Amino acid sequence: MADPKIHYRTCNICEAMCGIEVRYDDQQILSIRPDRKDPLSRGHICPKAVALQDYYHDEDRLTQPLRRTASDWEEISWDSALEEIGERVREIQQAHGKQSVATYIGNPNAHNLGSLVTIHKFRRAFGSSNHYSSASADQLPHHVANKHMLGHGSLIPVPDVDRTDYMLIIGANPVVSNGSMMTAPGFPRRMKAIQERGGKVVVIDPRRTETADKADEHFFITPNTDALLLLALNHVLFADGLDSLGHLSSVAAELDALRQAVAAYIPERVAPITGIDAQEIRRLAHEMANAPSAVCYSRMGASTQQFGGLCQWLTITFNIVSGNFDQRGGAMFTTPAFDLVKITDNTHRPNSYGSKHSRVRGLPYNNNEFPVSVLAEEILTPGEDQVRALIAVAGNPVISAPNGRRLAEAFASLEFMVSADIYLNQTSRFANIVLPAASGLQIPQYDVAFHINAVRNTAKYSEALFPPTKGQKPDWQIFRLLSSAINQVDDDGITPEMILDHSLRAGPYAEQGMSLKMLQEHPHGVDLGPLESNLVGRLQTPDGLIHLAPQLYLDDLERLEQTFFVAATAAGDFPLSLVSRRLPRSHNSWTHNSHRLVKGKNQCTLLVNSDDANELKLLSGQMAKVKSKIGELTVDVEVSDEMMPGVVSIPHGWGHDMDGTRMSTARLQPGVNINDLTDESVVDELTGNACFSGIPVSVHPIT
Ligand SMILES: Nc1nc2c(c(=O)[nH]1)N[C@H]1C(S)=C(S)[C@@H](COP(=O)(O)OP(=O)(O)OC[C@H]3O[C@@H](n4cnc5c(=O)[nH]c(N)nc54)[C@H](O)[C@@H]3O)O[C@H]1N2
Ligand SMILES: Nc1nc2c(c(=O)[nH]1)N[C@H]1C(S)=C(S)[C@@H](COP(=O)(O)OP(=O)(O)OC[C@H]3O[C@@H](n4cnc5c(=O)[nH]c(N)nc54)[C@H](O)[C@@H]3O)O[C@H]1N2
Ligand code: SF4
Ligand SMILES: [Mo]
Repeated sequence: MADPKIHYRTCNICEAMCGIEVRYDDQQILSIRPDRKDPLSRGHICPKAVALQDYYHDEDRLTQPLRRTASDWEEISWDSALEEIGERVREIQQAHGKQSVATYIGNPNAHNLGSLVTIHKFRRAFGSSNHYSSASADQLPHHVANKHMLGHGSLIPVPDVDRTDYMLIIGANPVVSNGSMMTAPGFPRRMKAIQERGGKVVVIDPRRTETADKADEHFFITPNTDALLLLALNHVLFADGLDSLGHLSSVAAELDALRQAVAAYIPERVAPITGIDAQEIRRLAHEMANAPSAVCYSRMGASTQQFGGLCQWLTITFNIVSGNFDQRGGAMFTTPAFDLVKITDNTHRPNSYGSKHSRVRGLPYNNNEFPVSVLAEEILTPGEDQVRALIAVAGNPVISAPNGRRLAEAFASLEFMVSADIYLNQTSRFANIVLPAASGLQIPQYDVAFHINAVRNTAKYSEALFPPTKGQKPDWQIFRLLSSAINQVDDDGITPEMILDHSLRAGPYAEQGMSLKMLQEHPHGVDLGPLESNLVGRLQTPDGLIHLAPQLYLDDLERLEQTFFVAATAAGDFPLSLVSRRLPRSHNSWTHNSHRLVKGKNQCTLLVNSDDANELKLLSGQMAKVKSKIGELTVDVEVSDEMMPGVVSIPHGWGHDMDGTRMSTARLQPGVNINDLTDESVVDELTGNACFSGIPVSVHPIT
């Protein structure tokens, strides 16, 4: 037998960008192991990377365009698929206007070089502004805060975890997720290193998570109340004279407005609502300000809640005013080899936040998108500009967006739908035509987005290991084919590699010879050093200043006051509070067709605190019915004191036993769809972001 061949690449499943080593021969993959020479991940991988081979070999993967027939699906050629899509979309736009066609772009696009550098062109080809994506069920409040405070949505403060002395983690579980808006492969190792050098990690979460377990301290917090905690933390800095802007004092504007805005939020006022003692809040603020270096990092749990916008604003101000912004060991900024911030500066991209509002509910447009929480009503509500056709690429909103059942109903009512996906799943089953995408080991990769969020400056390009199977095509080619089918946009012949090479050569490492060729010669990636203090040169606000108190946030405090102090509502029929969680062997909704990731006992369980379980007469292993205002589901119970009393948790990304899907392995352990319970009418009204935290529910034992 010939020696196996070796291929090095970046795993593109999650944001961590782990380096992997794939051994293979002509027939098959022999092993997937960590690449110890990758300068960022340095030998870390998780179980999902090994499953990349399963998705490559998966018999359920789509390999040819499918057209829906009266009772089933038929395989068709790309030519006839594109011809039909072009005709139908043009027909609908002629009859009902350009806005009648919408797009939805899912999370895997962010992990795909080709998609990321061609997506804007694809969206423009429709002449419609009706675009949606998973960003508004995720990190939208970060972009809105970065834009208003620093001048660019992609100017992302990243915790300098490898050098910090103190890390306050709010609503994130990076030991399992490996970080988000913080690419930190092997987070457990990095966290342990903080502790080993005498530092401290504190976690605020309604669940004692895997991260909380390894941290020095953990506080339960009542879901959805983090904005109050952050207001109080900021308040203490001013009240106790701990405010210090350090080297940013000449560029930070609106300090007094911020001081005034937080003045009313003394810890005693927020303590009973958050569930965290006032003295502890004071102590945390003092620890942040007094540590040699410190960083506050807040993520999913603090973004996908009713005050996600305020949370992200106040996280940034807390870092700045405690003297920990753009400083070694604090919240810092990368110097990415492919710098999206420079390429899409203000002259090219006006601030689109609030430039339009959604037709039915009036939620703000941002960064060329409406929030996904309004998609169902935009399809189901008659009138001018009603959405009648949808193109979904690499997205599964029936599982991932709030109130998935209503979205399913909406998709079933569309005049025409196209989905480009790797599976016939909960969302693509509604399409009239499904286009098969190449994925994972079959696409070249450079992480344009995640190098920007990484805890160290590195750059890495991976070639495609295998060609697409049969009729599959890479997403960027699908974008291009759709654009020309719909709007006769000519192929300009520009490939993602050309854009990458051009940007690398024009970037900050040009003098060191940075180019695609250089990266091709370094298959493990290139180390570009630790994060550096660079914000003053990177700020993109028109006046070159950091805005500590943008008016939209000051205005939103009124909504917060109303919610918590004026019109606080009683628990009523739904006395418990539901939150989501992520699992080590699962990524969003699409990785469950790998047997090695779903085998064993059911992972998709309801976690219930033992006091609540006693009261409800619930036992581990029993089934329970969970009800919300929106719907109900039946789920396996796991009693666990990981949970804050009064709070229950279900993983997101499951619910595979729906009719019309073709994911045979996933159906072996289907789980339940948490978004059958979440409510698309409750959002962060400031940014339009979806709300997954603190969903009022009731739990009933099934005997
Ligand atoms: N294994 C695995 N890794 C993943 C993913 C995956 O599906 N599986 N998905 C990837 C994606 S797309 C993303 S965006 C990232 C997300 O990565 P993280 O930001 O780390 O998100 P989660 O793991 O969902 O952790 C959110 C935490 O917030 C807590 N929480 C819920 N509500 C509240 C609240 O109101 N306040 C506070 N303080 N906490 C709250 C939850 O209990 C949970 O522990 O993970 C990525 N990595
Ligand atoms: N309740 C609750 N809901 C949540 C979350 C939560 O924590 N709680 N998390 C939210 C977050 S952070 C996110 S990012 C969203 C994710 O929301 P989505 O992006 O809508 O959902 P995914 O499950 O990532 O779906 C990805 C889809 O792309 C397909 N796919 C995979 N790889 C490729 C590829 O290379 N090309 C193509 N064309 N298709 C591909 C998959 O089969 C799947 O259909 O979910 C959000 N929803
Ligand atoms: S942590 Fe993320 S990038 Fe790393 S191996 Fe796992 S799925 Fe891949
Ligand atoms: Mo996400």
